[in-house]
Amino acid sequence: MGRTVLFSAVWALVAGLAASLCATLVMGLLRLLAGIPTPVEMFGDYVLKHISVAQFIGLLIRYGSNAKTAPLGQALLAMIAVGTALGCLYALLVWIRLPTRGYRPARREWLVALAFALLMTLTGVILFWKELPQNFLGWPFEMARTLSIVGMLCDFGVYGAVLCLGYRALLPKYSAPNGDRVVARRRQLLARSGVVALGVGAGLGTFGSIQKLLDNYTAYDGMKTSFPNHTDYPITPNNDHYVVTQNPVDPSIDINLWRLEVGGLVNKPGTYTYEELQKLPSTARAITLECIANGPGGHLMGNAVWHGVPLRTLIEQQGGTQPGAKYIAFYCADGYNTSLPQQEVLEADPLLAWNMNGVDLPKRHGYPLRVLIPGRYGEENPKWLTRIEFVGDFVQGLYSSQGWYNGVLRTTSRFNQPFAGNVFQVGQLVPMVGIAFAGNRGIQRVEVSVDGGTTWKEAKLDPALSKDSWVFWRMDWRPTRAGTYTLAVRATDGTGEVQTGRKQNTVPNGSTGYHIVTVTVA
Ligand SMILES: Nc1nc2c(c(=O)[nH]1)N[C@H]1C(S)=C(S)[C@@H](COP(=O)(O)O)O[C@H]1N2
Ligand SMILES: [Mo]
Repeated sequence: MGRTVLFSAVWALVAGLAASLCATLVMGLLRLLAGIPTPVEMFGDYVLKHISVAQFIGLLIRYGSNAKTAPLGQALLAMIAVGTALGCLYALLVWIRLPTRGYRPARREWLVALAFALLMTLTGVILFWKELPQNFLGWPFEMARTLSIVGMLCDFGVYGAVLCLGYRALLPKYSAPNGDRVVARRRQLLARSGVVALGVGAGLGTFGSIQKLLDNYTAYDGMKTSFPNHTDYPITPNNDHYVVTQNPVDPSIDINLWRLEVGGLVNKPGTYTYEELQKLPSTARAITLECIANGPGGHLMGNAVWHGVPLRTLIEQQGGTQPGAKYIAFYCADGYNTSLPQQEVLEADPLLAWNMNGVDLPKRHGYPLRVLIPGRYGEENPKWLTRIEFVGDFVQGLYSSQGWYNGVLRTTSRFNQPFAGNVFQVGQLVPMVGIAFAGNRGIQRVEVSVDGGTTWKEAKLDPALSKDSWVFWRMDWRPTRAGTYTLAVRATDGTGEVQTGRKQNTVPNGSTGYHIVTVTVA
C-alpha cells in the first residue's frame, strides 16, 4: 500500500509534467497559427483589470524592463506546476493498485481525464469570460470568443489525454509468471522513455514557440522617441511616433479574417470588411495623441494626419442609434476595450482611421483600424478595433477599472528648445520653441517665463494644423545677465482657461504643472 502510494505519486507527477508541457505546446501553436490568446495572456489581462493603479505601478517598478515577460513567465511556470501537481489528484481519483496490467487506460481513467479537461476549460471560460473575445489574427468578437474556448478545450484536452495515457504507460506492470520478463521489461522501459521524450520534446517545442512569439516582442512600448533629440516636427514621422501597448506581442491582423462589427442599440447593426469600410465617405485631419502617463515635457506625445471615416458618418450609415444608447463601447483584437459617453464624444467628431500620415496604419499603431477621440488621452484611442457597440451603461476597460482618469485631457505645454543643461552666452540670441496642446479645445495663447514663473511674456504661435492638433510656439530670448535661469511655459486653451501650475503626478489622473527647464548663461 505504501509503495503503491509512493510510486503512484512519482509517476503521477511525471505524467502531470509531461501533460502540462504538451498543453503549453498546444497553447503556443494555437497562438502562433490561429491568433488564439494563451490562457497565460488571458490570465495577465484578467489580473491587470483586477488590480489598482497603485498595484499596477508597483508591478511596473518591481519588474522594470521585464514588466511584461517576467510576470507572464512566472504565470506560465505556475501553470505548469499546477498541472504537474494535478497529476497526483488524477492518480488519487483513478486509484490503480500496483503493479497493474496493461497499457490501455480503463474507461474510468478516460472519464476522469475528460472531467479534468472539461473542468479546466470551464474554469477558464468563467474566469476569462471578458478576456475570451480577443484574437490576434483579427477574428471578430463572438468568433474570437468561440475560438478561445475551443483553444482551451484543445489545450486541456491534450493535457487530459497525455495525463491519462502517460500515467498508464509509466506505472509498473504486473508480469505474468510464465510471460517473457525481458520483453515485458523492455516494453515498460520503452513506454517510460516515450513519455519522458514526449515531455522533453513538448517542453522544447513550448520554448521554441515562445521564442518565436517573442521575435515580435513589443520592445517599442513606451520607448523614447525622437523628442529627446529635440528634433520635433509639427507632424511626427510614423517611426518616431510614441507607442503604448498593453500586449507583450501585438496583433498581426489577417485582413481577410478581420471585420468591423457595429452593434448594440443601433438601428441597423452591420459588419464591414476592410474594403467596404474604405468605400465610406472619408476625411483626413491632424490629431495629436498623448498618453495619460506623459508628464510635463514628456515624450509620450505625437501628432499625425489620420485618414478614415468619421464615427458620425458610420452611425448615419447604420440608421442612427436607438434612444437607450448612452455610451459607445469599443472592442479590439487584443481584448482591449474602452467606453465613452456617446453625446460628448460625438461632439469631438471621432475618426476611425486606417491611414496614418499617408500610409496604411502601421501594425503597432493599430492596423487595420483604430479610433481617434480628440480631446481624450491615448488610452481612450483604441487600436486594432474590431467592434463598436452602442450601450446604455459604461463598460469598464483595463485602465478605467484600475482607476485611471478617463475624462477630457488637461492642457499641457513644453519646451523643445532650449533644454536642461544648455549653456548660452550673455547677449546671445536664444530661439525658444515648443508645443502646446489642449485636445480639441485648441490653444489660444502661450506664455513663457524666464524667471521661474514670476513674469510671463506671450509667445508667437504657428498656425494649428487642425482643431485637434498641438500648436508650435516660438519666442526669441536674449539674456542680458549671467546666471542660472528657470524657464517655464504655460498655455491657455480655446475656452480661455490658463494651464494650471499646480503640480500633479501622472498617476492616476494625468499630470498638471509647468514644464520647467533650467539653463545657464555665462
Ligand atoms: N487595442 C489597444 N488599443 C490601445 C492600447 C492597447 O494597449 N491596446 N493602448 C492605449 C494607450 S494607453 C495609448 S497611450 C494609445 C497609444 O497609441 P499609439 O501607440 O498609436 O501612440 O493607444 C491606446 N490604444
Ligand atoms: Mo496611454
